[in-house]
Amino acid sequence: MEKTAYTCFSTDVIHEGHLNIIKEAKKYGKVIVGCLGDKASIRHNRFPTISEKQRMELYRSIEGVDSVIMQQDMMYDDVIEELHPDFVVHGDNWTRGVEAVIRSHVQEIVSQYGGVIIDVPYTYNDKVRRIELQLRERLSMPEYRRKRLRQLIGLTPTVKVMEAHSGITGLIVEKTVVEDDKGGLDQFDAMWLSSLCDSTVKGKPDIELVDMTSRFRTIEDITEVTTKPIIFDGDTGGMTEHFVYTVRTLERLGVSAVIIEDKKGLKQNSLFGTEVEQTQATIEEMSVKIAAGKKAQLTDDFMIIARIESLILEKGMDDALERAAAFVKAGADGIMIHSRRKEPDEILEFCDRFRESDKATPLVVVPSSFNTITESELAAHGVNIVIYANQLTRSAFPAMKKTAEDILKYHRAKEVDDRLMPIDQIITLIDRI
Ligand code: SPV
Ligand code: MG
Repeated sequence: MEKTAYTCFSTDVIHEGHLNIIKEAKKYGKVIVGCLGDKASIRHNRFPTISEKQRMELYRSIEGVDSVIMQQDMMYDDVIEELHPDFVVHGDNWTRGVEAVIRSHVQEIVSQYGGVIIDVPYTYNDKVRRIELQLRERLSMPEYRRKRLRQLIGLTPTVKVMEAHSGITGLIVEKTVVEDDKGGLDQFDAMWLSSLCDSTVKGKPDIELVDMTSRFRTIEDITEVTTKPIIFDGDTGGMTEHFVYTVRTLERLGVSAVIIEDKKGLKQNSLFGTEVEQTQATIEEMSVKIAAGKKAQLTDDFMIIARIESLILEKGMDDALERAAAFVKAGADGIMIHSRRKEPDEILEFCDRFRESDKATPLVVVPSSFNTITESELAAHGVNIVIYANQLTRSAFPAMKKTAEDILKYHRAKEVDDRLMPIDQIITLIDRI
């Protein structure tokens, strides 16, 4: 019987590198190409810009390909169990970096029946590099980036969002891929442009003092070097007459969603709770703002998410639920519920009760204080988006402070050297055109 050579693609564009893999695979037998499904692809690769069906057609059109199938499992278990290919062919890039965990898993399962891995030297020339960059560029464009949050909500049980407040933190969210505790690869889906972090990094309090022009500048710093979607922390949204302009600008910048909270007057950070004077807007006031924002927006992609502060301000669960229903009625595309308790109980109660009557509206939570709960536990209670709102800022600050203290203490920098990123790494951290 003719031998089979299997290779898995997740690309949206075929370049020399892929053609070379097919050519090599052909030497070993019948070539079967697996199309990595969207759900697996977003966990360790970039977001697809064409559908699974279009990708399958694209792969079918390559000369030398005998058949194309779907691969849903990033670790190859599904296809290997079904096909038992004699050879698994892949670019040798998976012998290095995080993808090496996939290779070693595949090695383990194919060796059980005598299958063999063929590592093909990775083709990396100017033409290939250019195609890769063009793909990235497409993902970073406003019209592609903006709609991606809605797409992600449909694709993954938990949209994982990490704060970013600068180009470099944006790059960290963009590029960090790890082997998670389940043995697969994982990465963040989107970025949260936190008002707390955008203010803190400027040495300002989180009281809507950093103006919108400056906040938009931060968005542009981030969009210039990243491709992942952005959720913007819009604080109270300001005056309704101003909010409608903010919505238009955010859409134009390619932001996917704004979250506005039902507070008015001097906004203070929610994590202060009732320790400071904070005034909640009425249901009517907030509903007017949401409706005006929805009317102003020009694309179908953009989302206005209403954030409810009733639990923060100790106004009770019923008040929070009443507001949620009213804000959805006013046009909100999602609800964010916030709490500063250590335990997630009140958040879970809210989510369960909200889901009794509303199965569809996306739910957002920010587990800063109730940080023991996992993403999958939250998803089991109907949460769609989990935002890690400030952890990059809070981890960088103590590290910088300690370094400053130690240099002062020792009158030189040697003592801090062990914890610094090496100079050669910092200068190559940023991609050059
Ligand atoms: C932020 O990150 O600025 C937020 C979330 O609004 S919180 O700080 O918890 O209020
Ligand atoms: Mg905020």
